[in-house]
Amino acid sequence: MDYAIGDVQGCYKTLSALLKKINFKIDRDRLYFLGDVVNRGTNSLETLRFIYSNKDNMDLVLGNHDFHLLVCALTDRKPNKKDTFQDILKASDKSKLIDYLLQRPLAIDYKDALFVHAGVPPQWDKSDVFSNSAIVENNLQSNNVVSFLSQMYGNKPNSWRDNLTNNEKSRYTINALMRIRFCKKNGELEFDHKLNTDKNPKGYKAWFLHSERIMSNQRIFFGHWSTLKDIQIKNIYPLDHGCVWGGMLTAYDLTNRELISQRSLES
Ligand SMILES: [Mn+2]
Repeated sequence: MDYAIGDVQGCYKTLSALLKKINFKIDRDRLYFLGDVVNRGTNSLETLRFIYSNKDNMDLVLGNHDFHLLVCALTDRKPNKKDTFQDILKASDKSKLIDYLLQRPLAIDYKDALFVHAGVPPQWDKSDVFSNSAIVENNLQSNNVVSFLSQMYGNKPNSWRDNLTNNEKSRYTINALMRIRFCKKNGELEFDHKLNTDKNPKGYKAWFLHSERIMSNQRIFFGHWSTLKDIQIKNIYPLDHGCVWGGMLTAYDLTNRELISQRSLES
């Protein structure tokens, strides 16, 4: 069976309990993590080692916390006070784990569905998602990765144009796929709010609420926005149920089309 799993954020204990609950079998099942597998929780290293050591049967899309780990591991940027992935930065197998993350995609095409960490801007179709992700992935896998990562923080450009530079395209794509919550219908991103969908900042809507959204006929599974509660929107599957904040860690059984949640066991 195949499962999509929401933001683990180093909550390895809860992940283990969830996998027990779904009777996970490594030789039978496949897991797709929706990004933010590390940070804020207490066991980032164990979580990442677990995914790495089962990498033939698991995959992940990069989330903003995974990306932040890459930046802290490879550039001179220091972790923030709230970051909890120092265990990875000090680990003997750090370079193996970081190399593994550098090879991960920003989006995964799964049958009729798309897996991405935060969402898809309304003006993009599936081929835009993959062609623009490829720009970022090529940079992450290039010899130039250190310089690339050191230039990727920032909120500009906040909208897409075909004549952006490679670095500008990368920055927009990273922000759009790993951080999007509210935007305009042309994909102009807004970064200041983490509110619920009914409290949108003026002029913006949650990315999935734009009526002319190009991908509205395709199922999108994503994490990142833990305060989305009980939204019922066709083809929209928010799976970050706030495990690291004492909520739930959730798996979606892609075969039987059902949600299975485990209450957070983190203290
Ligand atoms: Mn996130």
